Amino acid sequence: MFQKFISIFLFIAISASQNHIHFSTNNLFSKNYDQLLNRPDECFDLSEINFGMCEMYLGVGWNGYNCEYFSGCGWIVDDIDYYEYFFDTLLECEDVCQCEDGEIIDDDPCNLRECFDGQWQEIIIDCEEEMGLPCENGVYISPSQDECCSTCVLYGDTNFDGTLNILDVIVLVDIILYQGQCADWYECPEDVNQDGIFNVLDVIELVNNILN
Ligand SMILES: [Ca+2]
Ligand SMILES: [Ca+2]
Repeated sequence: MFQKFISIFLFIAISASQNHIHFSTNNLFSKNYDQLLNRPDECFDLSEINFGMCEMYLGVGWNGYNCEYFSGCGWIVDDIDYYEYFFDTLLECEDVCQCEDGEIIDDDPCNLRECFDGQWQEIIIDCEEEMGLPCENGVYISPSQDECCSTCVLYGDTNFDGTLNILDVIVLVDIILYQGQCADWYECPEDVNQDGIFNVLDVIELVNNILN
């Protein structure tokens, strides 16, 4: 009786285990099948992802500019599965990712891209400060978020319009009256005499510069 009980128990255990394996295989199969049917509908830039030094073929991916073949050790990097971003063929990738001539990507102002002949091309931006050009009678001001290059601003050009006139004097007087401070004294064209403070001497120097 006891042996029979053990046999029944083992039978149930093995059946359950087989069923589990069966279901797992089915799940695996349906997942892969679905993935094969789901082709990427977005062009994810894979150029910065390190898939490893292996030579396994991963598929066709988008590198931010063009479609190219990718290889590596696997689709999963840092627990993220990039499989869904790969196309089966170059044609499929180009169908989805190829751009319209004249389109521009300007997310990063220093890395603008424009579409020529259906392909993204980088627009080279030469910034004067990085090229070593001096900012005569002024100081380079760091670019805002939507600009790439710093701007050369004349000392005293307090309204940043590229010329020195009475409007700059008015702004400068306001700054002094309201005890304004410069955000960064190394980039402070309002500090006309560059002594680290705002006072009447800056106004005098600005007026002299305008008159001269
Ligand atoms: Ca001005
Ligand atoms: Ca000053």
